[in-house]
Amino acid sequence: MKFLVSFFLLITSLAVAAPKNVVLIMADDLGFGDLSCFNSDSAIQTPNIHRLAEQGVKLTSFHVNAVCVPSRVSLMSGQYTLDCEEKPHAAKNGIKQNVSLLPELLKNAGYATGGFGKWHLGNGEGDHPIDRGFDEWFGFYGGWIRYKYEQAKETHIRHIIPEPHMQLLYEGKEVSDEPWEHMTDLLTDKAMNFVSENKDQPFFLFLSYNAPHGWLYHEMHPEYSATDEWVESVKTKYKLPDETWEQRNLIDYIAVTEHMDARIGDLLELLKKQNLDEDTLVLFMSDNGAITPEFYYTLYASGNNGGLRAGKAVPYEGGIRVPMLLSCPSAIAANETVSGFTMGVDILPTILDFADVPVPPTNGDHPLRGVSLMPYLEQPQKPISPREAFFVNNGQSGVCVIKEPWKLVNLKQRVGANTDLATNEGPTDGWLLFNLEDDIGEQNDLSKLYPEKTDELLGFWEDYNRSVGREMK
Ligand SMILES: [Ca+2]
Repeated sequence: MKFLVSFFLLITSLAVAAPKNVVLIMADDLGFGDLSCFNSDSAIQTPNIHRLAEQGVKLTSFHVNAVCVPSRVSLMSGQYTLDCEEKPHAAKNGIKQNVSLLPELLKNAGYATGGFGKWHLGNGEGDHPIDRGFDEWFGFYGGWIRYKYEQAKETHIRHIIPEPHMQLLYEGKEVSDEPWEHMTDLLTDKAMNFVSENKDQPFFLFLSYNAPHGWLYHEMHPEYSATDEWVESVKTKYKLPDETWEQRNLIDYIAVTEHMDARIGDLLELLKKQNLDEDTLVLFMSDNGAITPEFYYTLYASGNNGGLRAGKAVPYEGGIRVPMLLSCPSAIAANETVSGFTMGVDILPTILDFADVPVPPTNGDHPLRGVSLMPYLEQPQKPISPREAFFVNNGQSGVCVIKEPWKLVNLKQRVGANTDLATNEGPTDGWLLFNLEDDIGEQNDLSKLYPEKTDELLGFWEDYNRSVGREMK
């Protein structure tokens, strides 16, 4: 009997001990239509990301902010940008110190935390990833970095960009002088080391690629971002010519995206080899929509937003609806789709809920805006209740208010360079109203037809601004 009790306790403790690891993989500027699991017309081959869709749940109405910084603010805080920025643009000013970030909450719960790649949420005193909950950090602070060592060094030395530190890599808080061949390989290798070193305890891995990002290849840096080998492979596989800027940029975009997928495959394989794959929640997402050929930097873009209006930097669906996949065989459904409205602020509570860490009802000065998606990941048929959602670009250059199926859009300024070439979006004449159920392409402004609906959504926005002590602009 004593033996049986001990045996039972042992089994129970083993069952309890299975670590609930979290691997959050973020692509930079990958469009809603770039992955074949979201858009069957996409030719880019990403079998490893596709496998996450087969093993897990695909969110087809997942929304984020249209540019990197506010999108990452919401991801890390579970809050809207205006809830937790002292001054607009957290890339420079950081997130309010009384707002707890995802790595801090997981670290406090006993998780080993490692971040690799793009941060873009400040690097001043108190804002550095190491100050905000990461035990280990290897990456860069700015919005982008060149893929190859020689390219990054050259850009850094020439001070092409106003903040030269943006082309430097940091290990912890120290500049790393370690040369590298390709950023995608460097970041994946560092992330895989972190997994191997922490396999016996719960860990949180944030792998934040600089890939694919827009305008990879243009006259400012006219060398391929991809290696010669990948370029040749893509040219041969897709029979692509390489005579024009557009053609070469397309080759580059496909090559870096497919290589990111291949390295994600290596990471997933490592989880399997370490027997961690069943109980690890793997999330794959993009931080905002793609820069597309017809929008923004006309000649230098190859992303695909799957026919949605516009792309990165504006709050039409092409800028804010992005790919999102979650997989964990032991905890959530397989090969399912959740089509209800979900958003970036939901990721923090979802991860905490998965990890059995209490979800705080407030964060900083305001109620937590995100909700846990775990109930819908376990039972994808469960309907998600519509709620008011607000997406605001840096400095409020673009705002949208969504309560499905309705959406209000206000764009204050034209965005993107080479504006003479781009057929990009200009400022709106006040607020535009769309019904996403009938018009996902946002072509028919219904604001004059349904003024009461326009007022209702505007009222949500005004109430929200008042609640965070902001004046309406
Ligand atoms: Ca981005």
